[in-house]
Amino acid sequence: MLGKRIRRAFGIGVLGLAPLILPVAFAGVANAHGYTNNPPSRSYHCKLGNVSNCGPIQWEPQSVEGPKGFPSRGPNDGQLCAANHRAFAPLDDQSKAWPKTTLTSGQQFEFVWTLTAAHATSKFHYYVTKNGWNPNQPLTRSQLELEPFLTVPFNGQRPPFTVRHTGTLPAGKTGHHMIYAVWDVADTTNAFYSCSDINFR
Ligand SMILES: [Cu+2]
Repeated sequence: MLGKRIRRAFGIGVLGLAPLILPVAFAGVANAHGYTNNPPSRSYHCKLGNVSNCGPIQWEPQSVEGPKGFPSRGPNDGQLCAANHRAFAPLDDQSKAWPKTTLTSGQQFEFVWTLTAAHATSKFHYYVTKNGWNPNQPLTRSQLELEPFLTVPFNGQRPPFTVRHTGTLPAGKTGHHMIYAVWDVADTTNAFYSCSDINFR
């Protein structure tokens, strides 16, 4: 219970104050963080309206934040794309018509992230599904090659709001795969996770 003393101090009722405080608190959450737009992440496709019934991720594609330490720690198997967020569970739904980005296996590629908060960064790291993975089951560690095909160290530096880095795409891939992109923040216990659907040629 907030006492009369506090109400007197603000000069207005406690209930009158709540609408002023809450939007500020939510704006702080919604404006943070980042997502991949090349290759386009599932979050980004939701934001663009390319996929329907995404739920709230369409309004905040940058918010797929979860515990860092992947692959030894990090989000739970089956909830990797949503980073354990129940509200973002559509991201783990393999039955949705996720658009696939055609990329050439083994070629150079420029990865691009859009950040809405440029956190001090440990590294970006990228994973791909194994040959023979099951695209009909939600993504798990057992379906991923757990050695990253690309790691970009930042050593605690702050990235720009548009992050670009070039690396070699995994070799020996054909057809539908997923790329799991991870952005490890340096000064929190969290990371950001992005799933992208790829058609390798
Ligand atoms: Cu953030």
